[in-house]
Amino acid sequence: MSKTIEIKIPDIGDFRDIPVIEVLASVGDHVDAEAGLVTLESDKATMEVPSPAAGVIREMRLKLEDTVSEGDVVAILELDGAPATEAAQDAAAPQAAQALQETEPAAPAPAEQPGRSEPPEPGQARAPGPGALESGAAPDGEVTAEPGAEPAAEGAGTLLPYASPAIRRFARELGVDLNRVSGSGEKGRILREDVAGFVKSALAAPAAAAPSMGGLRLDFPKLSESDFSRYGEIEKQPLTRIQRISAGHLHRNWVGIPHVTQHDEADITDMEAFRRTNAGEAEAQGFKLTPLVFLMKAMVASLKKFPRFNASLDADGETLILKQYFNIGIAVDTPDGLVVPVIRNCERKGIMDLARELAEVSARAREGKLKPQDIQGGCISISSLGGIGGTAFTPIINAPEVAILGVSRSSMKPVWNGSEFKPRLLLPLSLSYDHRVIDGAAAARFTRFLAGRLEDLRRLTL
Ligand code: CAO
Repeated sequence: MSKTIEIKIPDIGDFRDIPVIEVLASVGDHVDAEAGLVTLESDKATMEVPSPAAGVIREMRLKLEDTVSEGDVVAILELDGAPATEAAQDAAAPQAAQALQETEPAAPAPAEQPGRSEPPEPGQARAPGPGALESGAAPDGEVTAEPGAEPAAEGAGTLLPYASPAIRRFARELGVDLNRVSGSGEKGRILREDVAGFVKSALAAPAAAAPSMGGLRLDFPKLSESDFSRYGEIEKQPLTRIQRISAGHLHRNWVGIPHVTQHDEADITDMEAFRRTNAGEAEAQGFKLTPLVFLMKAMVASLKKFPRFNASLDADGETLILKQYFNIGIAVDTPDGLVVPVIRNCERKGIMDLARELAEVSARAREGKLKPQDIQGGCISISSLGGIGGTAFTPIINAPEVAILGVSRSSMKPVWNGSEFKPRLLLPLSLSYDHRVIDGAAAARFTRFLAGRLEDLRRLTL
């Protein structure tokens, strides 16, 4: 007895009537779980809707230029295990699913705006696996495909070449850096032909220049391949998808942004006493009150005082875009790798609200249940290793943000008060900043100001 399901457009945030720009599977195709079925594109984002399970496409309900909203049926899928047709057996499985790749600020020329960073693959939000399907759908039931979200380290948008997930995948397979390809499609979108043309011209000019970033040549010598098993037993462990994607982003940001890290310490003796007094109230409501939420409030006050830290460089590198909102990305360590969900409008939320939201969003991050919108729109990030330890580190800026605050573990230290040493609880702060946008003096003032808010919480009300 064959078992079919309806695959529907998932929750895609506030988007409605989004055009289908690619249909990636046809009737009779056998698709793997997470294989892309269609690509949707709004003026702000491009996303691929994956198949939630492996099977054969029995009906494809969408065609190019259809417009869709959440809940619309994409296709009817006959689940694997059901008798497959000859056509299905012959059909090649589409490539693995990608996810949302936001090209945030689109018109008039999206490729020239700061947007979500490349590579576009999903990080946190996953297509439901077989387990989700079993529990979520009765035979002949309906299943909503979950679009993947972009990975963390790259959070809310770096300069993103404007291309659909399938084109990004195609480019990745060929080793093409989409930043170097000009798009001939609508609004400058990069098409398959553009990538193919780029490869052709690169082959025709083998002595072409090495990859560059902002005029900087990046022709690192390649590591020679080593056979480590010659020296002892080894085990090979593939990187997770999030780790693979983060790796590219982190590398690009590290190499492409002139980082400087400013270190400071905040005396949080009084803040800690206040936190402990209120920790029980939070615990009674099922979440923890940690120093991190105080840091978020102090960050908002500091961004208001120093607007240049709440900014992004435009793609031309000559204009600063100052933001009037206060969304803070929080680096969360998950079993699959680092992700950076964004807590929005922190200026409007109290300490308890922030603590509750942080607990909720970090739990979802660890379960791989973040939605694309959860990782969009950050202004600056905080990476806290305070729960683990350490005295200082150099966090990597989450472009197109221009700074990131690293937080290490607080410890009791003797502090000279002018007449004697007193034991005080000091919190190490490490602010990495983009030196193209922020001067060292401004960074020192910013960090000191932020520390000052933590040292006397009453100043947060000023
Ligand atoms: N100093 C001393 N103690 C601290 C502290 C600090 N700076 N920060 C947190 N703590 C304590 C907390 O109070 C908590 O104590 P209790 O268990 O007694 O309540 C404990 O450490 C654990 O805190 P936590 O890590 O669960 O909570 P958090 O709010 O501090 O952080 C989160 C939440 C999601 C940011 C964190 O769990 C996490 O994933 N951190 C890793 C981020 C990361 O990997 N960054 C590196 C990225 S590379 O740049």
